[in-house]
Amino acid sequence: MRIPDDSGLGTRAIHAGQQPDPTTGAIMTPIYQTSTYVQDGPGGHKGFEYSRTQNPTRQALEGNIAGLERGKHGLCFASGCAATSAIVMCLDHGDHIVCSDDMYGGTFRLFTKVFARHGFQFSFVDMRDPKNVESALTDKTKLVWAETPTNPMMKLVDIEAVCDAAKKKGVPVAVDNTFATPALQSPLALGADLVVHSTTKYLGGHSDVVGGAIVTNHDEWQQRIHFVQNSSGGTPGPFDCFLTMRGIKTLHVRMDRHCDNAQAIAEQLAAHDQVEKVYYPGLESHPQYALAQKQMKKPGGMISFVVKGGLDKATRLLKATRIFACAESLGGVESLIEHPAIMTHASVPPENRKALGIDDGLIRLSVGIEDLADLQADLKQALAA
Ligand code: P1T
Repeated sequence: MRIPDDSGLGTRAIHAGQQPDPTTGAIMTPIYQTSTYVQDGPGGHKGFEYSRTQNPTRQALEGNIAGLERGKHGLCFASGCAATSAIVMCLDHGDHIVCSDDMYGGTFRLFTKVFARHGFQFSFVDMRDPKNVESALTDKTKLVWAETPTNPMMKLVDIEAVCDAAKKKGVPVAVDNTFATPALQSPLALGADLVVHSTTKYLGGHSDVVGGAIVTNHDEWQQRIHFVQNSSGGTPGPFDCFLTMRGIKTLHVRMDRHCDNAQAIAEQLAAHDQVEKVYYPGLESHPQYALAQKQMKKPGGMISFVVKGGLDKATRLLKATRIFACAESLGGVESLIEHPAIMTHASVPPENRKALGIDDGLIRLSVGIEDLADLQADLKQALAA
């Protein structure tokens, strides 16, 4: 279906990249569960040769995510980490990458424990001040990697300011838009060259599939990434693409509810006497509240907070919730609670965690779309435990 270029997010979420099935008219893109495609003779194919290279279900999802980010090209992967890897694999041995100091622990592990061994160099800087990015750029810098809001400290990066600084030196910028989603933040419009997603999270939205995606407006980046995607093979299967596409259809509706619930819960926590600190960009107490208002449509569904009483109290709290499930991941319809130092960020060295504030009392919530009163009652009883 050709939708007008100026369609809103909801229309793009439901229709972008998708056509009624040409053979039957099926409105839902079929799951083309096939590894190969019959050719009339050598080279006589219909645009599909082998499913690592192209698959119609994946192609629909790629067009859909590109549409969401208002970008030209979408490329999908078997996980967010596979998408991240594909970007680094486009660079060369010896290249330097400037990254957010706070980021998903698995991305940090991939950079420092895998790609550093292959000759890539990384500098981790506090990107809350764009000047830190500027001063970290060297002649060897080939990429700036920003996560915003960051996982788990909810720091914000001024995408426009960082892109301006990087562009002066001709360095491309990749933004991991997993926490914000295209419903809340548009990195390409702010100057980013690449947008990265763990589609496992809000895009998929139902905690039933792992995936990743990249969107870019640059034909050259598309070609480089597609070459790596096909050569290294970290592609998603058609069923996973179908599930992700199905999830995306309600992204705009879900995000509204995630944000509304999270705002109320952040306020509840900030007023609680057992809570030392709340990190949520929708609270005026967040040091970058003004940037959140400027850069994001709403502050998102993720909250981190420090509970008084350290590890012991945090552990009791995580065991006491009844609706918030103690689990890694985020962005699904159901509410999750986790302990970054022990769970999602265990691969970050203790000294880095300490410097960032990922301490024993830090707890991260992925606020779901259940009834707000039930979520608030659950936290209230668990904090009293
Ligand atoms: O898990 P995967 O689909 O490979 O995505 C990795 C990833 C990338 N970027 C961000 C911002 C992420 O949060 C993640 C994955 N994060 C978790 C599993 C988590 O619980 O934080």
